[in-house]
Amino acid sequence: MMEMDPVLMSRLLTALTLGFHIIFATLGVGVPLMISIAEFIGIKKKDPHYLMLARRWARGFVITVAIGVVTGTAIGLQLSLLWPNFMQIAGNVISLPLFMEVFAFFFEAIFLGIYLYTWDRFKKPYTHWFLSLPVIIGGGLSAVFITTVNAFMNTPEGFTTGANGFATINPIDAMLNPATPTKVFHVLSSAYVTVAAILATIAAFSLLKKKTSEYHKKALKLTVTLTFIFALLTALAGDFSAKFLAEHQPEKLAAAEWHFETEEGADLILFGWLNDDNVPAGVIRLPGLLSFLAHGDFTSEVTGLEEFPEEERPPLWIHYMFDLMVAIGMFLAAVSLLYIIISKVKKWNEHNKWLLRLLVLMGPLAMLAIEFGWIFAEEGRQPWILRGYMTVEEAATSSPHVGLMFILFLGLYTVLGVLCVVILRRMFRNSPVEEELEKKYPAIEKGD
Ligand code: HEB
Repeated sequence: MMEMDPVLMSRLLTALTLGFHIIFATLGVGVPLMISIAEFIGIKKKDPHYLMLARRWARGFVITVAIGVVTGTAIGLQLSLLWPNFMQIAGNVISLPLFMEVFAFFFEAIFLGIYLYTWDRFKKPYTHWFLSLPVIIGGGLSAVFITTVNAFMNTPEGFTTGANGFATINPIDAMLNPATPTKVFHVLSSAYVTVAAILATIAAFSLLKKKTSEYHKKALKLTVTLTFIFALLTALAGDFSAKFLAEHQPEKLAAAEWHFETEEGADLILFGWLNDDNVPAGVIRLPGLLSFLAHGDFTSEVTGLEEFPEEERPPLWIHYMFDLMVAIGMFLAAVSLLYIIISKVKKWNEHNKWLLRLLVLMGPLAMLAIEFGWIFAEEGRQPWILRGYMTVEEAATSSPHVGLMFILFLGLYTVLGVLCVVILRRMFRNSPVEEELEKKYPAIEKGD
């Protein structure tokens, strides 16, 4: 393993780091919004259950932020170590958003600290709630800035090419490249739906175990409703993303859809496999739907892979990443809608075992969709690191020691992942919500 190809090892190590970091980055973006909404409802309804939700979510959040810092630092380090040639030509262009991302993150972290230490310190409860807003904004902005960098890699703009790298750079134009709007929208909405779904998983799991708890029932209602809303927004953003691809990165959409020949009225192909001559088999075919996804018109023309030289075609297995992501998106919307419908009908019980089990699946699946979405977006850009300018192969280090680094970082992430789970479990085991409610809000009726 130590002597493996440095390009391959660099890609594996980057994939490992990003795949692990994205879990914590997603939480970092989404959890503050959920905390803020819960606290707002708690203050408005004078309901201690919601206030307790905000408190407990905030407490758990601190642990995941800490891990996000470590893995985020690892990315910064690896960027220059593993992709020196990329950083050399693109470094100037992307240093502004990279710097602003760090700045936004600090903004989030500082206000998170203030937020955590000022519960019950203000006369007006809304003053404390107000402090959650900069945490949401800081988390959101760091996602926005870092996403502009990724967008830039897909549709590089804002420079002219000189003899050795990029000249006359305009970093603002680079940040506002054509991929930025759809990516930012999709990244934010998918982070929010994922965090809502994860919190719903926790509530549903607790209800499955304890059966009746007013606290968890309220948590479930809030988080599933939010899952539904953000699932719809994510789908809308995903639709915009597909339309963006059709216009600016048609090879990514074509590879994802196994769409080889340019044609009008193109079908959307789900799952299946490719036989020897690259003919899709065993697929579900939705007539005209690819044309609709690409251009909003069932008869429009969709560019096929044949238009691109063979060495510039992305790998065809991204088809599965795209399909799984979309399928999970549908699942999230369907299950959360089912819960909402059942809860509206008096005679039906929205806390029945089977529905709760489906709801438990939402969080882990949503996090998987984040992973699949990123794998799709990144693999779909291959062979490019900077589309049209530099390939991944040209960008990589030639150091033979990446294999060793891979093992070291794998060890680090394993330790961090285990620590995170252990600490969170301890934290919540040692202070059951019932006890804490009684201590903090003794007026509340006992039991439920
Ligand atoms: Fe997604 C990506 C679509 C769902 C997450 N997406 C993506 C893309 C597309 C899509 C087209 C690519 C873009 C680029 O590259 O630029 N989606 C879609 C659709 C749907 C979806 C249509 C249905 C609904 N997603 C989804 C979900 C999730 C996601 C559910 C989670 C939760 N995605 C994602 C991510 C990504 C994607 C994370 C990466 C980033 C970007 O934007 O790129």
